[in-house]
Amino acid sequence: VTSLAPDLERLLAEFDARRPAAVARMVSIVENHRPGFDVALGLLHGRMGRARRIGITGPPGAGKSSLTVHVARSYREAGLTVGIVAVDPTSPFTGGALLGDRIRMEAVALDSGVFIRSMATRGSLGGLASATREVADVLDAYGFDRILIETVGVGQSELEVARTADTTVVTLVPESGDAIQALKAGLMEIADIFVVNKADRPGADKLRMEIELMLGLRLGPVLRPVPGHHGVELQEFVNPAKVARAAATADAADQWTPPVVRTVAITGDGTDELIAAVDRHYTYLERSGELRQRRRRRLRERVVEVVQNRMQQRLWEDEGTNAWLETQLPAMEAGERSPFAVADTLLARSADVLSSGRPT
Ligand SMILES: Nc1nc2c(ncn2[C@@H]2O[C@H](COP(=O)(O)OP(=O)(O)O)[C@@H](O)[C@H]2O)c(=O)[nH]1
Ligand SMILES: [Mg+2]
Repeated sequence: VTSLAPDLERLLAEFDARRPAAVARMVSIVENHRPGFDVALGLLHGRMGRARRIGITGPPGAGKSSLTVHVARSYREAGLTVGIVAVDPTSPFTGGALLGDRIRMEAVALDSGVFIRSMATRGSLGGLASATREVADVLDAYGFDRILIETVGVGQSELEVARTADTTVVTLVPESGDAIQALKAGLMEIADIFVVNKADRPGADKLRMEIELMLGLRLGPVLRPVPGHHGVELQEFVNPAKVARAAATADAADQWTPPVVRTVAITGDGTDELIAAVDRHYTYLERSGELRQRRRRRLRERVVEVVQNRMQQRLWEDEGTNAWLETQLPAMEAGERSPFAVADTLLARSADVLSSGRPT
């Protein structure tokens, strides 16, 4: 394939004309890695980077989908277009939810300024994260102002998906146990903003305190030196939760402490505060240079990923390589050569195979 297939070229023209059907088809091509998906993504690359990507993660049932609907609606009211990528087989976006949720969903789904795609959960870890990112790339290139990425749970692949966003919102609920659970799951590290949802239920304040306590402990010393009498320095205990809250509300340009926002996603309470926190975080990202760094890191990771995939593909789809490997088996069986030596030799003799692709 040296040029774009005619139907892909037509699709791209329709995409540029901003036909809603074109974005849906482009997303499907990219999501399912249909032939030419990489050429298409390559052509769209220059148009990406305008959208703000917001990942919404947390345990199942925490209210991520409900929250996503409210956030999407608020953005729409502000005149912004919204793309939603949901990686959750039980979410209202995939039809797996209760009736009430679906009715709430439909109000958003019928709006042409909103595009929703739910992804099937894929087996491979890298596969899901990269497919999600690629779909977000398409939505970005199409011109959606905000892209909301909802992930299903708190496993390793969710953390990876969350890392593809500019801002990661970690949603916790009082009944999910305690903040320690979140810490163990690796959520503390990836959270740019914490949401304590279901704040209509008991325990919301306690959970918020726990989160702030942990953030405060991470921020540093809880003992603050105070000048004492007669030149003797005393130590004053400082509540780490207060340290975290003060840091989260301070407006430092190059420092970010995740704020903890309380929401009730069944009513939409707290949505404005959440959106304000996301905006503040974006301002921080821009001012501190972190946005550029995150995006650069993403591009770098992307190349590494593509190289890995292409190397695998080119090597193992090459008959010569497989045949040669076959000839090495007896020596390995006899203990004369190790798999490591064979691997090194294989790589050394594969330059032609590895560079067989057309540079794009
Ligand atoms: N009481 C209460 N229920 C909520 C709240 N937010 C969501 N729910 C309910 O919790 C359930 C799970 O919500 P959902 O958005 O699907 O959670 P997800 O799995 O994280 O996407 C649904 O039945 C919601 O109606 C809330 O703030 N308070
Ligand atoms: Mg959901």
